[in-house]
Amino acid sequence: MSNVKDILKRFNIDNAARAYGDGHINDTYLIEASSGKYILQKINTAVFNNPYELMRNIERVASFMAEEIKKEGGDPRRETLMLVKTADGENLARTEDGGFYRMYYFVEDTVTYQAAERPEQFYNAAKAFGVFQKRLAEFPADMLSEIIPDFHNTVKRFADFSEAVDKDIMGRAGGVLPEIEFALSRENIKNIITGAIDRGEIPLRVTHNDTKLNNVLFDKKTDEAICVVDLDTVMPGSLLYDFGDGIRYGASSAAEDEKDLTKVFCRLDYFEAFAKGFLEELGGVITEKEISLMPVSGQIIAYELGMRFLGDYLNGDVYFKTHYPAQNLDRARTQFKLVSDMESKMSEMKDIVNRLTKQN
Ligand code: ADP
Ligand code: GN1
Ligand code: MG
Repeated sequence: MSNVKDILKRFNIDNAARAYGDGHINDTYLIEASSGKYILQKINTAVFNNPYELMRNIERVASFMAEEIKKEGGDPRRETLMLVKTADGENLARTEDGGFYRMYYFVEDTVTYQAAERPEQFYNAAKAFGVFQKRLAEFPADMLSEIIPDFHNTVKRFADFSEAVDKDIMGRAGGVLPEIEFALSRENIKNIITGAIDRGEIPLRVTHNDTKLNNVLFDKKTDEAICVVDLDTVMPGSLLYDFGDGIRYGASSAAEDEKDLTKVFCRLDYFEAFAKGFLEELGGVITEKEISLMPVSGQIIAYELGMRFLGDYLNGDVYFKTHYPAQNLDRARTQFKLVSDMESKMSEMKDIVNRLTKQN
């Protein structure tokens, strides 16, 4: 980022920035200024091609959340993202070279985890995502643009993946035939959630759509999950996307790019902790049909993301940030390993959800 000082001046801040966080999409910087701490982000315009629309969504969601938090007697500065305006009163600073930057207040005395260290931590994260979902229950979905259409449409993701295999523009497909075969042979799971939505069996809600553990801020002192961040993909979706994505990331025993696949599996105690927190918060709104699909949802999102990673590898690594050449391939392999592992643990996951719903 060459002109960082100039960008910061646009937000009335005179200080330096350092790269921060572990996101795969935007460039995030931490700013420590005399007036306080801030998060500056360069928006990835290859992924979000209409930054103005994106920021309209975020502003609406964040201010709706802030009102809900105030009604509950909470502190919006700690419990939701709050945007910092530029000196011109805008949510975005555009640079001459076409970059778009936004700024948030840094939520002080918080930490993010790249992996859950204890089931209770993951339980706390589930509660935060559940609360997030509940707070948005009355948010008018038609006020939101569909920022990335078909984001969790696994059927569409399958079609995109198949196209990447057919085109094979980098000539990489020959080297990953077992992974391609794995994805193609699991086609039967692609329409479980989308089909249920299409048939009207489960509702569309306003959902977060990117419920990785590192999109939650934990209070440094209490270890409670207090603030859900990364609002870029808040859109109409299924509650099962949020549950499934949370599970496929946080219940996994290893990092998303672990090379040793014997280390990668779904931890059932973490599955149970997340399901418990989610159901405790959403018990009043979740439907029977949604509950019945909770066990399979992690597998579906892992499958979908595995195809996205492998598709990106085949397309030349143009979507997700990578730090070494075959990282997207390693990421795809971990997701597919989780798919197989969750397949073999499906009846246990069903038993856990049954047990938890009987208790409530
Ligand atoms: P990306 O879209 O690239 O994933 P995020 O918006 O998730 O970027 O931000 C990256 C990381 O920065 C988060 O995982 C979190 O650790 C941290 N972060 C983001 N916003 C804040 C904030 N307002 N206060 C404190 N930390 C934040
Ligand atoms: C991306 O931005 P980040 O790192 O929180 C991606 C998610 C994936 C995730 C995989 C907009 O999330 O969909 O599940 O990587 N976000 C977007 O780690 O595509
Ligand atoms: Mg993130």
